[in-house]
Amino acid sequence: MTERGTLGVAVIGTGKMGADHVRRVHEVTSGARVSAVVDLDADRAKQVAARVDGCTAHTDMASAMAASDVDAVLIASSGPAHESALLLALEHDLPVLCEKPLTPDAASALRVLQAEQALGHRRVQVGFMRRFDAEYVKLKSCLDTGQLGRPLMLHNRHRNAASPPFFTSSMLISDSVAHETDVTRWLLGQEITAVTVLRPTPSANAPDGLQDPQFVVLETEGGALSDVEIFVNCGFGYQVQAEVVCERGTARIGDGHAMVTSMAGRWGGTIAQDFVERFADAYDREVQAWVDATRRGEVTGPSVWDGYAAAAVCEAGVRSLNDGGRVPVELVERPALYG
Ligand code: ISE
Repeated sequence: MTERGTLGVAVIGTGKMGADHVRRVHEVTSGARVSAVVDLDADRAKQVAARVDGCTAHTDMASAMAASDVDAVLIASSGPAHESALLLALEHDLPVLCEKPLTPDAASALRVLQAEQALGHRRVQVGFMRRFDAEYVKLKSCLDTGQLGRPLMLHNRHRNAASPPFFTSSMLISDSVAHETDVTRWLLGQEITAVTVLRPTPSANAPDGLQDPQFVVLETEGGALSDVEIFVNCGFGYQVQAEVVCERGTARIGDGHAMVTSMAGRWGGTIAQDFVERFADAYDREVQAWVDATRRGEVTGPSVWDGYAAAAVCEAGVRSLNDGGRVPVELVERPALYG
């Protein structure tokens, strides 16, 4: 800990998400400071570090994690780079908040799970930030009261205004639907047992070769169905909605009744344009909860098991996308460390 018990955080990755987390820890989060940033792009690391007094720019994760003023690690690099960062942080026995996905596939996620198990205690919180979103928390609380009865189906709509140039058809599953995979497991309290991905005719507004949109059906161990419309070039904004259908009623979130204006014979509201805007409060709560738990010597929130289960489901989803048909999800036995 730095002075007054402030948590020194090393942020790994200074792209869009990493830079936003640097801003968040520096300007919003209490009890923590950004003492280091890491990026292979030395110039970008220096530019981001320059925004925070006393922050050191590194191009090498090991030097950052060994620094005396680094107490914890926030991993915001690209998904394929997460495994090496996680394994190194676990070697240093450092608390970690790792942006989703934990890793892009089940095998690499399992290696992280085995490394954390070998430590004998949890160190990692996975960045499934929707669990900290006010609307999703309300939906979860409503389901947990049982007032609506048993959940039968969950309908999800996940729309992005436009996909980045590097986005591939399988990333609609591994990078985007990863959220609905976790949301389904968390809301229903059940594991996902099979995945089917259907391929509508791609939108004319999607980049050539990108299978966008996709329609995903997740089956759960309790016999519920969770469907996901994933559409990453919808053109009009960033829209995430969910409706749960239970035996005695339904509950729906994401209609965006933030503010409705009426003028000149028209009425309407606005739609966020990207996930950083739509889920800003959720990210703030997620990082604050991580810092508070870490300063108490605890690990809370989505675990490496949640990250591994999501990776296994997404891997099955990508197989269904590429080969067609229904793909069962194979999980190893849940270790006692994960309750
Ligand atoms: C991105 O990585 C996210 O996490 C966003 O929440 C999601 O909507 C987007 O499609 C992903 O690429």
